[in-house]
Amino acid sequence: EGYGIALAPARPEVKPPPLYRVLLLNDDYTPMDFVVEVLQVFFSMNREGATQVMLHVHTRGRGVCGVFTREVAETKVAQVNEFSRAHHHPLMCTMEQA
Ligand code: TYC
Repeated sequence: EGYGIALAPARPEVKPPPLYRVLLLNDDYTPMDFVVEVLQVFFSMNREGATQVMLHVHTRGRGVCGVFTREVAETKVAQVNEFSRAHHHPLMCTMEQA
């Protein structure tokens, strides 16, 4: 009743959402410069950080671009794969629960 300050719930009701790693996979055909551009544009990395992640993927086979909630991770994966296909590169982006 009235407009008093809302009471906190007796028991906390808000649990943190699951997090997902967004990954890039290596391939033999996508140019290194294109991968660096993807990491800069879609994951807000600077050129130096993007180059380090790209070289990690190139040498190790896969690497983490970032960790996000599910919807954000799904959107990043879709955007990167659409961008790569639009440029006729086979670069693969995927996600896994952290
Ligand atoms: N292996 C690629 C090349 O030699 C470069 C590359 C790096 C491709 C990372 C994909 O996710 C990747 N041109």
